[in-house]
Amino acid sequence: MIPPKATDVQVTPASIELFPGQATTLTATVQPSYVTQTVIWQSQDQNIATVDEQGCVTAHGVGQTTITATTTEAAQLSATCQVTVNPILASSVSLSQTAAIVKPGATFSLTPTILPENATCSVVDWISSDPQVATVDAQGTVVVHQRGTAIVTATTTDGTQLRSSCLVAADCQPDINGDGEYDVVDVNCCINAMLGKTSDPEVIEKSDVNGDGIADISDVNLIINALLYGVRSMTHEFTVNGVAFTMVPVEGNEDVPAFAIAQTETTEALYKAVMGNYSASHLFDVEDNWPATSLDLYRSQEFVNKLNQLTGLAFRIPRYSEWYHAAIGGNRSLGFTYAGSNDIEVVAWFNENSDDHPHPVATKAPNELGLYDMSGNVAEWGAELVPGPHNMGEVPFNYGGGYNSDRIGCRVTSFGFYDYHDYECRGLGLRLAM
Ligand SMILES: [Ca+2]
Ligand SMILES: [Ca+2]
Ligand SMILES: [Ca+2]
Repeated sequence: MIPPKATDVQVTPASIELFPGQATTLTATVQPSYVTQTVIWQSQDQNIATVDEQGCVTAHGVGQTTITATTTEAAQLSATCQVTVNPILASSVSLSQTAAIVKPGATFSLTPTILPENATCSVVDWISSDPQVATVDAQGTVVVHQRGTAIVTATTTDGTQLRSSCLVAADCQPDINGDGEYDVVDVNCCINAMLGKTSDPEVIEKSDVNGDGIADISDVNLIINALLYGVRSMTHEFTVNGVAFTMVPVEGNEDVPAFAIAQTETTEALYKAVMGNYSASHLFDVEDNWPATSLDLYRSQEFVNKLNQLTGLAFRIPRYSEWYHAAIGGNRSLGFTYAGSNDIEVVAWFNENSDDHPHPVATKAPNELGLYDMSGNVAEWGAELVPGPHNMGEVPFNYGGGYNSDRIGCRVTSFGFYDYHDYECRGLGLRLAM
């Protein structure tokens, strides 16, 4: 007797879209229903997706493939499902540190973290803004060639074009014994290294302060100069549409990786240069050298995004840990109540001296890192949402107080939160980080 023949086979669904790692089961239906329902499943490209005997499809790589179900009896009828495996796009990329204070000759590695963790993109493109100062290879290894500054930027390669930048500041580092001070002890250490009277490899390495491969009298001279005239980290000046601003690299510690932060609050001039010439403020007739004010976090982020489009770099709003580390003077902190002094009048515009409006940036004394107005003038947004009081839910916080804050509000430990009813955001501004 001749076995009954299949007359038709169908696969449902006829097309599917998956992400790598995802699986779904296809159904094959053979007509007429009284013939054997067994089919053989096959994938055209097993690198994209595989299929098991039950029709379960598992996605592996990004691309397209065709899954075919073929009847087992003589007619060998078949039907297909088109499978598209889409990439899981990156939502952010961040570098292990966003500043590096190093000496010429140094080599270090930057590690990018791409989120979400299962993002398809695992590599970034690297570029240095000044290869004469620092070069970067495809693995994120940075080699510093000479004194100067350069910006190393990592960009995601999945089409999202997300970026993170690191400010490399290469200068002589005359703290030979690593105690955080520049003094005559460092001169002694260097002379000992020069004369071969020390076997401590770290002292020998650090004694070559100009990075030319040998500890000699020129290095001793550099240390003495640093001792006499002081050392401040190299800063980097950026210009956008004709308006300049300066970023300061800040050494990190075990809790805060090194980062860069702006020397001043974002000025009205910079805000206008980036945002197309309209003022940040609805409240004042604002001078160009005043901080941009009346900004909420949303408008601050909008400004940062536009700035990044214009520069091809990755500026950002500082995290609170970074803002606080910078405000207290970083690793050079002298423990002041206000950023740079215990006398608020020396460092801050606040409600007793401001005449109820912001003042030109950098007209009070700077703090230990050379940063201005971290206490007072305008309060500065932090990047995180923080649980607010009175069941407000998570709200953005701002730090350091403004021209309209009292003495307590301008302490380095002071913060405010966004009041949704105060949509003019009086006294709120922004300081850029990288
Ligand atoms: Ca020292
Ligand atoms: Ca040297
Ligand atoms: Ca401020």
